[in-house]
Amino acid sequence: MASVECRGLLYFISLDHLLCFLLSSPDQQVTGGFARLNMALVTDEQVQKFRENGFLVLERLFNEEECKSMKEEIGRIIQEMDVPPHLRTEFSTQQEEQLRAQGSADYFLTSGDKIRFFFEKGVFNDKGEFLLAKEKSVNKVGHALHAYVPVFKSITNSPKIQEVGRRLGLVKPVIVQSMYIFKQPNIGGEVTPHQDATFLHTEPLGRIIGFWIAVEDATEHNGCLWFIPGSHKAGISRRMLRTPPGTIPCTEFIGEEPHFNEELFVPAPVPKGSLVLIQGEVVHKSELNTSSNSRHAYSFHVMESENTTWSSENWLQPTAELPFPSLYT
Ligand SMILES: O=C(O)CCC(=O)C(=O)O
Repeated sequence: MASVECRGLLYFISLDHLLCFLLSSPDQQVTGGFARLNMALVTDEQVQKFRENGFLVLERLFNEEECKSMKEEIGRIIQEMDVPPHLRTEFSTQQEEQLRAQGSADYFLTSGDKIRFFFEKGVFNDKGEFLLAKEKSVNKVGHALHAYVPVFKSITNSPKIQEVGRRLGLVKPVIVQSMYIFKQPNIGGEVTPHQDATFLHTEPLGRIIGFWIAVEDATEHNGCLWFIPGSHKAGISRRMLRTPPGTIPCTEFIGEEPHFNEELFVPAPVPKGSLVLIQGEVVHKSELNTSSNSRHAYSFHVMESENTTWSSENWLQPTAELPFPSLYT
């Protein structure tokens, strides 16, 4: 039996009920008998479900205030952004086009330790001017928000996320990348079915987990995530490799993406503040946002670095400025 104080009233409840109470309200503090009780944010059953399905939804792990702070911070970053020159400049000759392609490749390949901007298709005119408001044109910002922007750093390394990492059994987790995804109203592009380990390859497999946080409600109308449950158990079908320096395109795929049966996908709509865990080999996607509501998300990928080799052929590489930082602080 334990006592829980709620709106000034003292309740006596069984420990099972106490656990349910805490899980449904992770930010709550429990008083009366216990000064502060740190109960698990993720139950054994949920960990088991994650292992079986390859994904897990933890609803409302972050509160309204935390979502607002991420949204406001990204708004400030967008207002101050430098639009990359390979988009701004007008190119006419083949040689200039080659330079543009190279500029674009370098911009992407060296974005792992920077804050860089990637845009939806068709948002610039041929003079490199925005056709829409700039804040409505960005597809995503990546890939080092977790390292350089205090708001995102504190969410990434928050006690809640560290606790989730421990509950998943991560021993030496490091953060390899982060991004803020906008899924803009009406134009937010589809993310085709893929496995994250195609892009973030490790030896052995099974060492990557995506932490995807809904900054706004994600619904079937504005492009929530979809998964094929259990699809992480069959290895990966493709790998994306870096091509030799100076080559265009800067990456290539080996292997074939199979045709995934659309009927196998299940939607994962979540209210804002929810965390969706994505195992590195699970097949997932999100659809074009045809609604008038955006679907902002902040996501980062974690690698269990204990007894793991990060592929030197991955597009993303740790740098002297930013070696992959630890999730645990
Ligand atoms: O946010 C999305 O629409 C897709 C995200 C995704 O595929 C990922 O984080 O691996």
